[in-house]
Order: sequence, then structure tokens, then C-alpha cells
Amino acid sequence: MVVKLTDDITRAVSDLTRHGYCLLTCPISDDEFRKLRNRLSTVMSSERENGTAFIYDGDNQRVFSLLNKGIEFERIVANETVCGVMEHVLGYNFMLSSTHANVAGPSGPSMNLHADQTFARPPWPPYALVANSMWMLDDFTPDNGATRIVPGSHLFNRQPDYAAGEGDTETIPVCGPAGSVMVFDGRLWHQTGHNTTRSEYRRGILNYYCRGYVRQQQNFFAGLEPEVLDRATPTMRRLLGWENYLSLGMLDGLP
Ligand SMILES: O=C(O)CCC(=O)C(=O)O
Repeated sequence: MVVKLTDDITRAVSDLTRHGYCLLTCPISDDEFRKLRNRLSTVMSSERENGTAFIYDGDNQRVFSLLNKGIEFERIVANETVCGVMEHVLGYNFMLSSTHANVAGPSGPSMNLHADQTFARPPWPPYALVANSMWMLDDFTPDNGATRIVPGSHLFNRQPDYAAGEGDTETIPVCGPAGSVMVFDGRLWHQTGHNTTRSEYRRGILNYYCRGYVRQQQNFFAGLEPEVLDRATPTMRRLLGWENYLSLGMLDGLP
């Protein structure tokens, strides 16, 4: 693997610039991580039990709107290490675009190869408009559906051309022990891997961020539970979009 686990932000930013992704060692305590993983398991099961679970492609599962589903999810959105790296990629007053979990279930197929800034029509500017972070809640392995990527593909600065066969471009799995966080450029070609195991669920949380002038994927103004906003720190409010970005997001002509 070209990129190795690191807790050094300078190294992480250099990996991201060069390869389109970096791999951070778990940036939270063991106790916080355990609580995070337990909370996601509880939400996954209760949504299955009460019939609201979003199940797709066999037994894969998405759990949306995590901020409304547990305080554990709020803490990682504003994680200093991840946000430190994000600021290098997305610049001043970047925001949270959405937060959700993607679970690759046993025998789950791979996802189509894509870059995340699907909303942007070509030609793309020569920098990322969005960037993603994948919190690995289980060990990510080549067998259980670890996210697969095309290293360096952010530099192509476009989506894969399916008509030209680029949907089948060779990929590598990004593996790491539970707790690792992969941060990746919004232009990097990637996909959920095929989970070839019989019983393993590969759980990951995708905290997705955007530049301060890009529309967020999730509408926090309409959908956030009031208590989450009530306890939001200034950083969290900014991430949610409650602060202005230069002259955007003003209130009555004033920030
Ligand atoms: O779950 C993964 O490994 C990647 C998910 C992904 O690429 C997506 O949701 O767009």
C-alpha cells in the first residue's frame, strides 16, 4: 500500500495531495471509539427491527442523519485531527455536507466506481470541492468490503468515463484496523468493495465535508433536531452551516 497510517497532519496532507487519500490512526480514545461503535450497532438494529432501515444490494445498510441519532456521532464530526486535514483540502470555513453510515453486508456487491463531487458539471476546477472521511468501525480488509480506490485518480479531475471502460479501472482496497480514518479528496475514484465473507458486516461512517460555498448534501436547517443545535459548539455551528462564508449566508445584510 502506498499510503501508511499516520497521526502526523503534515504527512497526511502530503499523502492526500499526492495520492488523493490519507489514512489516520484512530484520533479518539478507545473508550470513545467503543461507545461510537456500540451506538451505531444499536441504531442499525433498531432501524431493522422497527422497519425503517435502508437496506440495499442484499444486506448492505445505510444509516442516515446520524447527528439526530446519538451524541457519539456529533463528537467525531468536529474531530480536530480530521478537521485539521479537511481545512487543508477545503479551505476557510468549510462545512459538514452530510453524515451517515454505510455497512457492507455479507456477500454485498461492490459499488460503481465514482468520485464524490457528482453534483459538479465538468470541467471541474483543479481542486476538490468536497472531501470525505471514512471512519472504520471494524477492521477493513480486502475480503469484507474495504473501500477500494484508484490511487492518484483525483488528478484526472473528472468522473470515470464508463463508455470508455473506465468503470473497470483497477482498484486497491484501503485496509486499516478498526478506528482508522481514511480522508479522501472528492475527486478520487472509489467504491465500496465486494464483501466476500459469509458473516462479516463492515461498518463505516462517512462524514462528508464541502467548501463553504458548496450546497450541503443534507439539509440541516430543515432536518436537525433542535437539541443538537442547542448544544452545538461554535465550531459545530459553523460546520452545520449556521455561520456566514464571506458574503454568503448573511442575516439581514450582516453576518
Ligand atoms: O462504503 C464505502 O466503502 C464507500 C461508500 C461510497 O463510496 C459512497 O457512499 O459514495
